[in-house]
Amino acid sequence: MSLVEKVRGVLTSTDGRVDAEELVQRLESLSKFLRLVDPHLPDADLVAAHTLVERAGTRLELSRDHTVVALAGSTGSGKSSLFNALARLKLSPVGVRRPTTGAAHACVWGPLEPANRLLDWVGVLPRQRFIRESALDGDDEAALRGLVLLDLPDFDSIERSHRLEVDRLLGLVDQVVWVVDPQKYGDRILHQAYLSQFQNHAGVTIVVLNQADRLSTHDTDVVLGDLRRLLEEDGLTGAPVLATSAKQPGMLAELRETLEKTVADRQAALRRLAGDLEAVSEPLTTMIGPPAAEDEVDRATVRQLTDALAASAGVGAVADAAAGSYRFRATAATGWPVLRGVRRLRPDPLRRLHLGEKPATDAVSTDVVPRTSLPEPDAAEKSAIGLSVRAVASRAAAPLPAVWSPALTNAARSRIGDVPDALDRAVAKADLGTGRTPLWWRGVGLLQWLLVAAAVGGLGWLILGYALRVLGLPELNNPKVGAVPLPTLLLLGGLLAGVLLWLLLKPIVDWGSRRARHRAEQQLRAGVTDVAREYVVAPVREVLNAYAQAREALTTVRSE
Ligand SMILES: Nc1nc2c(ncn2[C@@H]2O[C@H](COP(=O)(O)OP(=O)(O)OP(=O)(O)O)[C@@H](O)[C@H]2O)c(=O)[nH]1
Ligand SMILES: [Mg+2]
Repeated sequence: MSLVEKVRGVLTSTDGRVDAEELVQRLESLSKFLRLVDPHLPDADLVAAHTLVERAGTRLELSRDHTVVALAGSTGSGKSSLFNALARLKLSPVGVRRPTTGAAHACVWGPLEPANRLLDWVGVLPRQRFIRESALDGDDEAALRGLVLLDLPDFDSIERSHRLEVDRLLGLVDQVVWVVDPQKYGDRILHQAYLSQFQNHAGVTIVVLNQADRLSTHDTDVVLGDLRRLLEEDGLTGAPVLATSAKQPGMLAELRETLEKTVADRQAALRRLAGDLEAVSEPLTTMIGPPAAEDEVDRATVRQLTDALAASAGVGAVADAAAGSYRFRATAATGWPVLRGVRRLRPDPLRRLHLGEKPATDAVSTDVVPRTSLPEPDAAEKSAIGLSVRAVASRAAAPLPAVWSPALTNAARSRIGDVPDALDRAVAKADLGTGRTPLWWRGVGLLQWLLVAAAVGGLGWLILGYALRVLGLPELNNPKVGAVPLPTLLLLGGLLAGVLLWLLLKPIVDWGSRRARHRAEQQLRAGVTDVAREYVVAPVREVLNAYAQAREALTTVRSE
């Protein structure tokens, strides 16, 4: 026996009292548990718990000064006779034709009015309600004040309506007195369909062997012993077992005393609900397993999902286009000016995708981000997304009981329809570096123009010299640099230097475009990761969060 079980054993064995406040707290926790798991787990598994929360709420709200005790048993066992004998009045007809009692009768010890709402809820017809005013007998009946005794129809009735009524009432009353007779105390239906179902209610179960006046003392002891053995098999070891007779008032004393104690205790309603709570919450424990770790959807799984989404969003193509765009703009700014115009005839690779038209910071609202012209994902990319979404769900579901798997799969898929648009927006919003113009581009661009100007100047100078010579005018005095005349040097040097400068810068532009690709890819992946987290991981986390809270709530429910 574990320490917890020992402590629990000591706690319940000392007096077995149920603390009302604690019970209410546990019921509230059950209600919270249901609120948390309702959207995620099958309804059928939660019906009993819902019914209990509802019933317990009503019972505790209604009179706590009354204890509703039902006399239940097979036909002819003597329920109505005992009911009348305990009330000392002929209230419920006793008959020879079986079954006799068709609708529940109630007898209230004390004024009827305060018990009426309780009886409305239990469902006893007003004409079947009787009172046992203690004023009639002085103080004889005072000890039973607060008792609401019900005489039920037979549970094994040939009348289906009787059985349904018994089953309904057995679910509502605070305590049950099972009335058995010497012939049918071992009845299979009684033990299997009823008594063993009350295992959690030994504290609110009394079994009486009625018609004991028909047996000798010895036989009574034998039958009682046999009955106790059967009850042990039913799991009702602690329930009191008494011999009674409705015909001999003296043989009712023990039952009367037991009922007086029950009424005085005012514990039956609480014990009944505590037993129900135990029974109802036990199957719920299979829905809860070990705690879900903080970060149940691990990084590797999110990365796999991001990879699949990035592929479908065309991150590689966009990053290539960003590199191309860098090269395009670098060439346009720093290339040999004569060829720049030709270059411009080709469009910027990013513009072709309708990207990079505005810097990302301009996009204030996601709604106004323009659509890209990226191709739709193909079948392989779509199936890769499906696989990785399923991987997120199954990774999250791994440590949880299987009943949570469908909820996690549904959660992972819940927003999948919005993912393509979200990815498109993420790509459109990503900062692809198109807004940046490095300073050196401007410097080199200016230099290129100066070189062109030098070449043009040199050319003009040469043409002028040639013209003067043709016209026979005095020639210009051309300065020389070494052996080369200055105008020729300006023309050829300007042209050559321009081309050389462009060639020299090419490796730097290449390096810059590689960097631009890397940066764009990082930016795009960051956007795609956000989409993965928001549209797939977040709904899964919500379920995991509900699981964690439900787990906590159930611990309170189960803490006796
Ligand atoms: N000797 C003897 N006869 C009893 C006792 N209790 C009931 N009887 C008789 O048993 C028969 C059935 O009694 P009821 O009180 O109508 O039994 P019941 O359990 O209410 O039966 P249903 O209403 O049909 O479910 C009647 O003839 C009673 O007189 C008892 O303690 N001793
Ligand atoms: Mg009857």
